[in-house]
Amino acid sequence: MSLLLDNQFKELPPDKSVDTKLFLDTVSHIPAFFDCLGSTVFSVIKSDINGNITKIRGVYMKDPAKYVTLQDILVAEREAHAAEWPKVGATLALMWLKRGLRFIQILLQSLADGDRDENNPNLIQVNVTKAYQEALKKYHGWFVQRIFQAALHAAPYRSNFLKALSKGEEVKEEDCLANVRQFLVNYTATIDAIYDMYTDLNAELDYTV
Ligand code: 03F
Repeated sequence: MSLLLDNQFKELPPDKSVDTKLFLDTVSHIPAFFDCLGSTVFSVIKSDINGNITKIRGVYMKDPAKYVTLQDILVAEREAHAAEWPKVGATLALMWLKRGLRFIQILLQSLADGDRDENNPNLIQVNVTKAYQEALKKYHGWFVQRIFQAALHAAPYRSNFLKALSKGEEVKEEDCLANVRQFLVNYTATIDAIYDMYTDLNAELDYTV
């Protein structure tokens, strides 16, 4: 079985709203994956992602009927915290969570597209670097960029990474990549919808950490 296809994102409705509970239940499976990557540097990333999921779930659980969609949460927080918004609460947590999800999307897409370092075909540094440059780098100061460099050195081999996505089973590379492509359909649509929501609500910030 494939880790990815076991935890597929649902197709979005025509209005592209993202159901909060479905979203949280699906992204909650991602942090456990970092334990398969075999280096402690990934625990920093895991806890950041976990922390953001927990923050969003904490807001949702206060009133599930009010916060049916992610947009319901952003709009309610904009009203409740006019002075600090969007740098507050679940709005801020989702702002960062979506960047990590975008990183994963670009990494998986790059693998599916066959981007490779021809001299080192079993390394994924080119794919990881592409994802970092497009999704995260502009939000990171020099210190966090150094954490990235450490994580880059600890990145697994391509074959082991694909095996981890297949829950450790020996699956043919082409089959695994087919699963990745299938997973990316609804996953990419969901992340795009969240990015569009931040643009539409003027909720995006570009400060660095
Ligand atoms: C800001 C910031 N968060 C935090 O300070 C930084 C944490 C460390 C980030 C290190 C970068 C590493 C890059 C990844 C390299 C990976 C190599 C992968 C090899 C496979 C925010 O934090 C808080 O989040 C927010 O709550 C707070 O309030 O200003 C705010 C205040 O600060 C980030 O930059 C988010 C980092 C997300 C990184 C995601 C990386 C994902 C890596 C690997 C994915 C593996 C693929 C899994 C596929 C599974 C599919 C199911």
